Amino acid sequence: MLKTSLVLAPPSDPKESEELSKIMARLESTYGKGKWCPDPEKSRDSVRDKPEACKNIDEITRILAESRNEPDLRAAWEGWHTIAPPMRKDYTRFVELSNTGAKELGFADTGAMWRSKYDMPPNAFAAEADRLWNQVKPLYQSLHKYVRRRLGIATDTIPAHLLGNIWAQEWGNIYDLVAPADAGGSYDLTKILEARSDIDVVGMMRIGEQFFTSLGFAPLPQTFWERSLFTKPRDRDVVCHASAWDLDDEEDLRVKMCISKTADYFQTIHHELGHNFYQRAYKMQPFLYKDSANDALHEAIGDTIALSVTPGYLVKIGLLDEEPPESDDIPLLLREALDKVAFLPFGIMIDQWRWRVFSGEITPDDYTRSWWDLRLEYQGIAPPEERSEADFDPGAKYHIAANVPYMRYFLARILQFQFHRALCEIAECKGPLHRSSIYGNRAAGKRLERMLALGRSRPWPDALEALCGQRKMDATAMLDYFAPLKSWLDEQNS
Ligand code: X8Z
Ligand code: ZN
Repeated sequence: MLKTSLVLAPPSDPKESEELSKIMARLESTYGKGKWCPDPEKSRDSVRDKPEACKNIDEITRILAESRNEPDLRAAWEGWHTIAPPMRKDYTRFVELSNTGAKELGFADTGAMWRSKYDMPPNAFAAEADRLWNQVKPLYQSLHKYVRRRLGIATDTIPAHLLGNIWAQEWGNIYDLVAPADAGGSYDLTKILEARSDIDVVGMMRIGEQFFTSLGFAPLPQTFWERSLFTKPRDRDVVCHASAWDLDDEEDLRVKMCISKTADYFQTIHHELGHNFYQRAYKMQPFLYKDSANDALHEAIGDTIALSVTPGYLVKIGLLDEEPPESDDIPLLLREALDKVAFLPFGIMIDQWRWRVFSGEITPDDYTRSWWDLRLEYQGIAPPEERSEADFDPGAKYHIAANVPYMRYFLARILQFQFHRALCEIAECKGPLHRSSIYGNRAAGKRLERMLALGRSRPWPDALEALCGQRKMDATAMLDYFAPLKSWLDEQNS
């Protein structure tokens, strides 16, 4: 466990180790400071009026989500990717140094070290990820084909700047462009939140906390509210990428994120709180066991709770006036799939790339080309314009710059449906899974707590079993959840 708990193994040579520390700090801070400063000559009037205005990640995220103007989307997409080229040299050296450290610990390379964290042989783990991807691939393909057609794209690939997100990793923001023609009024949570002046970003956080307390978890301590960072400070650059912290293995829990009032942030709030409630649940464990049973479980908890943020629940807490009728099931599922299903190939390709980078199969002079080869192979997307090795597009994604393994998010995407199904069974929810919420159900809360409290004291299949009675990861829950949508998509596509 000591060996496999590392994400980064510093070389034993103190000079090399120091060099690696400095590189890691520089990479993450370069990302954190990343801004796009539009060229005033080329910009449209709105930007030309304020030529000094450089845009940070939140502003660019907003453009990608909201603009329906292709040149603006393209400019913002390209603009964000300008933050990455300065990272290229550091990243190349980081790969060398981190591999040196991993080899000293007896691993073939850093990727092999990452794959050895899962209580099974590293190769078996890679095969397990492939198995799950193959289970969900047909669902993704149906969604991709439908979206492509609704966007009026004649080729097999979708340009990456048209999907509502800088990395095309979740597509929910273009729901309005691909909604079924006869769809009733599916609700827009961003608009609902914007219209509620009585709910600020802390209020959104309170709603998330309240879900956990409704399950029987203790409220967050006062210090959480005092010491967390909820909004972007105006006077300095911070790494805005959301994270959750456990400062003392006791009660000093915090989040660090730059929240704005959107549906995406409402989701991320639940995600981060999942980390904090997990951390608190295993705090009684001995030091080495104070962690999730594997890293995917940590990523899955808050998302599992967020799956219970159903229309019915929103009505209960007064965010929605009435539940959309059954005839809106397809629109609701489509909205959900644009985020959840679209993410799957992105979730798996990131570390397909990194594993090959660490093993040397992908060399530095091939970083960007191989990145887009994998984006094409898994996601079926292409860059809006030709890219070159000078670009270093992988560096424009936080987890590459900050060296956070990514397979955990792919697995979490599948596990969260497995957990949701199990908890809904315990809560004896009626109706289809996408309308089922465990809100307020103490029995479900208790079962969840049982798995969380185990921390890392048991191999992960035991933890899985404690929650859902299954020892294997299983994508059938996700497939069941989206089954009606899958039939509908296939009908539309044919
Ligand atoms: O990085 C995150 C969390 C922090 S652990 C906000 N996520 C991945 C991402 O943003 O790329 C959550 C979903 C996937
Ligand atoms: Zn997370």
